[in-house]
Amino acid sequence: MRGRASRVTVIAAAVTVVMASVTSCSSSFGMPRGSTEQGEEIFDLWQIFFWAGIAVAVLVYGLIAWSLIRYRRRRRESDADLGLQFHANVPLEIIYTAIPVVIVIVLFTLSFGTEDRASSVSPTPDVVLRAEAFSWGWRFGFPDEGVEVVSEPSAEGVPGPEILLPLGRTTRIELTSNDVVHAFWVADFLYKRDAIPGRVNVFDVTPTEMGTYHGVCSEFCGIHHAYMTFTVRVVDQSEFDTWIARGAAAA
Ligand SMILES: [Cu+2]
Repeated sequence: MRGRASRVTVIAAAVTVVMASVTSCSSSFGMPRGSTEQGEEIFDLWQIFFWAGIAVAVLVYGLIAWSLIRYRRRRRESDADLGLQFHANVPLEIIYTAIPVVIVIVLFTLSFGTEDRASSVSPTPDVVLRAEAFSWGWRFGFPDEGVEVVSEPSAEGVPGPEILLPLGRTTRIELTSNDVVHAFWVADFLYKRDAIPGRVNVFDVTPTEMGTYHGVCSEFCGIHHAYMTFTVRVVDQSEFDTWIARGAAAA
């Protein structure tokens, strides 16, 4: 009896710790909130998925726990004491088939709308950024301003290139590769696209928070893939203009 009580205490404590750490400080469950308008759309969608997952888990594990406890075999119970045995329950089966189908339809519809908004491109972007990936680095160009930033040869300890983007302005990124498939990923933007040779992938980013963001190639592309990093610094318009006027040289 004592052993059982202490087991229950340990489980209750573990559940409390997990729930406290998961929900601590914010309701974002530790997810980055997305530092662009497009990323915020994706963050909102993930929140809905997360809550839907929690609701389903509570229902499923709750029913399992209830069944285990309510219908456990009791002491001095014989096989003859088994409750009513039956096969199939059509209304119940219709309900537990229909609910997941409805959940999938709702999540699919929401995902479709979010993807549409996060991937939509403005016909009149404020800035155009050409990003060309190569083995193993990046060539970032601002064609309208005639400015370019190119990686040093990648190796351990060599910092990747740094580019600036203006806060609250829409930057159209035209992404391609000049050799194999790479991918452009800034984790805080909650958005990632492949850089494919012979093809230009176009997407917009509209930063909503100043900051320094780490970018990487997220498609394994060869021996120096791990060093294919870059930095995106989101600054106000005047700092961006100064940086462009200086030919994108580091301050
Ligand atoms: Cu790579």
